[in-house]
Amino acid sequence: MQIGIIGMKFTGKTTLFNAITGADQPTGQGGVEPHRAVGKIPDQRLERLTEMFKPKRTVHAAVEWVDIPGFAGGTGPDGGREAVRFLEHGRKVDALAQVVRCFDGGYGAPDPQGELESMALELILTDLQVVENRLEKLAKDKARMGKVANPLEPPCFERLKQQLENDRPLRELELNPDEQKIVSGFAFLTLKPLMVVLNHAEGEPPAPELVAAAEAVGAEVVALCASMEEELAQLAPEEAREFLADLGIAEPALVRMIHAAYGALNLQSFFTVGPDECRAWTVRKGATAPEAAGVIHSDLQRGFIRAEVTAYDDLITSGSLAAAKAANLVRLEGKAYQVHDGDIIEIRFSV
Ligand SMILES: Nc1nc2c(ncn2[C@@H]2O[C@H](COP(=O)(O)OP(=O)(O)OP(=O)(O)O)[C@@H](O)[C@H]2O)c(=O)[nH]1
Ligand SMILES: [Mg+2]
Repeated sequence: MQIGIIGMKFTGKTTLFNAITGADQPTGQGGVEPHRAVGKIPDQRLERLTEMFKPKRTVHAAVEWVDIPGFAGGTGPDGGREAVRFLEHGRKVDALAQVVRCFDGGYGAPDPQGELESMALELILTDLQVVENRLEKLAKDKARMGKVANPLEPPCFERLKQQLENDRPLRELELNPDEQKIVSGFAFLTLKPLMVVLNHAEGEPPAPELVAAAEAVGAEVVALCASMEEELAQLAPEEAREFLADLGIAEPALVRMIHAAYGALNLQSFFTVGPDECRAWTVRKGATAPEAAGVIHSDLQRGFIRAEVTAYDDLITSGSLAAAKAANLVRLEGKAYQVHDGDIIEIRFSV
C-alpha cells in the first residue's frame, strides 16, 4: 500500500515525510524526484501485547509513503502545466494526502483556501486530460472500424467528462459495476481517497472555517505542525512522552495523521502473538479469515481450517490467552468470518 504526499511548493511535505518515515531528506529546497520510504503504523495495542508476551521481536504494520515534489501552479518553463508532471507520480499510489501551508515561514502570507482550490482543480484537470484522450481514441476507433470494442465505454467516459467539467471529483460519482471495471485501469487521481493535512505554525491551529473548507474536499482532515512533529519523532520514546505530557497531549498529531491515512485506505490491523513474535498485519476492512491468513502466508490461506480469534479488549481484560480461553473468549471461526480491527488470530491449517 502506498500513500502519496502532494501539495504546492514549500508546504512542508518533505518535513512531514521525514517525520513519518524517519528519513532525512533535505527540506526547504524543492526537487523534482519523489522520495519513497516505509513508515510503520504506530499501534499502542501492539506495545501492550509486547509487554504481555515478551516476544523476541515486535513487528509493526507498515505502508509506503511517496513524497511527491510540489508545484507552483500555472505553467512551467516548458509551457506545460507543471502540476501534470508531478501529479503523474500520484497515479501509482493508493491514496493521496494533500499538505496545505498555514504557516508563513518566510514564504509569504499563507493562502490555505487558495491551495485547496488550486489542488482540487489540478487533480480534476489532470483526470480530464486522460478522459479526453480516451474519448478521442474511441472516436478514432469508431471512424476506422465503424464500432468501438466495448460499446459501454463511450457513454461511461462522457459521464466522467461531464462530472469533471462541473469541477467535481470522480469519487463522488456512483459507478455501476460495468463502469467500475472500465475506469479501474486508468488510475484516476480524483477517484483515490484524499486526506488533507493542515500544516500550521506551532501553537497556531487553523480556524474552524478552514477546517470546514478542508473537510469539504478531503475524506479526513488533520491539523499539525510538521516541523514540531519532525523534532518530536527524533526524540527517544521516554523524552517524547514527557514532552507531550508537558503540553497535555496524549498522542502526537502525527499518529492521528497516520491512522487517518490508514483509515482512508480502508485498512485495519490484526495481530499474531507468541513468544517469538508479536506482529501487526494489514488487511482491508471486511476481509475474511482466510484472506487474513493469506497475508501471513499463502499456505495458511490454501490450507485454512479455522481461526482462533480473541478480541484485543478481551485478551487485555483476561490478562493472558490461557485466561481468555478459560473464560470462553477465544472463538473458533470459519471461512466466512470477517476480521475485526484488533483481532488476535491464530490460524489452524493443513497443507
Ligand atoms: N514554521 C513552520 N515551518 C515549516 C513547517 N513545516 C515545514 N516548514 C519549513 O518550510 C520549508 C519547506 O519545507 P519542505 O518540507 O521542504 O516543503 P516541501 O513541501 O517538501 O517543499 P517542495 O518539496 O519544494 O514542494 C522548510 O524550510 C521547513 O523547515 C511548519 O510546520 N512550520
Ligand atoms: Mg519537498
